Amino acid sequence: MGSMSAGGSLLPFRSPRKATANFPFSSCYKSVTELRRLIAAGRPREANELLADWLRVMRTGDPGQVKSALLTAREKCGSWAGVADEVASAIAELGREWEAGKCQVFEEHASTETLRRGITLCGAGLQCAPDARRAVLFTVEGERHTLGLSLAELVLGEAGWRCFWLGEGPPSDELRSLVEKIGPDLVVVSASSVTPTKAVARYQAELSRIATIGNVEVVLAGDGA
Ligand code: B12
Repeated sequence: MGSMSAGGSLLPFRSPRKATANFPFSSCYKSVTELRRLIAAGRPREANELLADWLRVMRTGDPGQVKSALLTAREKCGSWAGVADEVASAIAELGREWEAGKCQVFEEHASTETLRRGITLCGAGLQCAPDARRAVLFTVEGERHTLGLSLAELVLGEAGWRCFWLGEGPPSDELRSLVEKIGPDLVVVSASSVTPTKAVARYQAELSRIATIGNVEVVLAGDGA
């Protein structure tokens, strides 16, 4: 899994594609599910309790309670990057519960949305200098998996960046205007494995072209990057 804290900095996550022409998606999917189950079964008890605590607070539906839990975890971990890795494990656990039929789609949506709102509340408390470097965060077009980026916003904010959160990505023909109007030093773009590789590659090509013209750094992240 990609990490927000490895080496103490933001690292783009790159993993091999899960399915190939010779390895049909359905059988690959089952093996990933099974792998997750085995990993969960082998985890120390305290780790499972920690994940259960996160799931409990996400299920309250109360972003304020999530905010409190996040701030407590920030104190304990010493950085938002550490919290991001912990929370990412909890969301993966939620996905595993859904795969195992232990939670329904609406319950998963309610939990992740409560988490997203809690993260946003924490982000609102981060201050940055007037001349702070600017980062703009969005996904590739059509991608709705934004939680990794939400966590990355906290990590960047803590490191003194002024973040412009766009969430779901704009069409690629708007990228040039986006860079001209926002004037970012850094563009952070994520993609999950849901977005087809070719679509990610097309978006990335246009982004790289615009970034080179505008002299902007680019971070590509997520397991579809
Ligand atoms: C929450 C969730 C959703 C939510 C997203 C809400 C939101 N605001 O983000 C909603 C309900 C919108 C959703 C929709 C869909 N989802 Co969904 N979703 C998930 C779930 C449960 C968790 C994903 C997540 O947020 N993880 C937490 C983040 C923090 O972790 P992460 O994304 O893995 O990212 C890690 C790294 O990649 C990296 N990273 C990610 N972003 C960034 C950014 C930066 C800057 C950095 C440094 C690192 C980084 O760090 C993270 C931590 O290690 C997963 C299940 C699972 N097991 O993962 C399914 C899952 C990803 N979804 C899946 C699917 C199929 C879909 C839908 C197609 C379902 C549908 N039929 O509509 C749609 C797709 C919509 C779209 N066009 O994008 C599949 C994908 C399978 C595949 N590869 O094809 C999964 C795996 C579920 C499953 N088992 O089938 N989903």
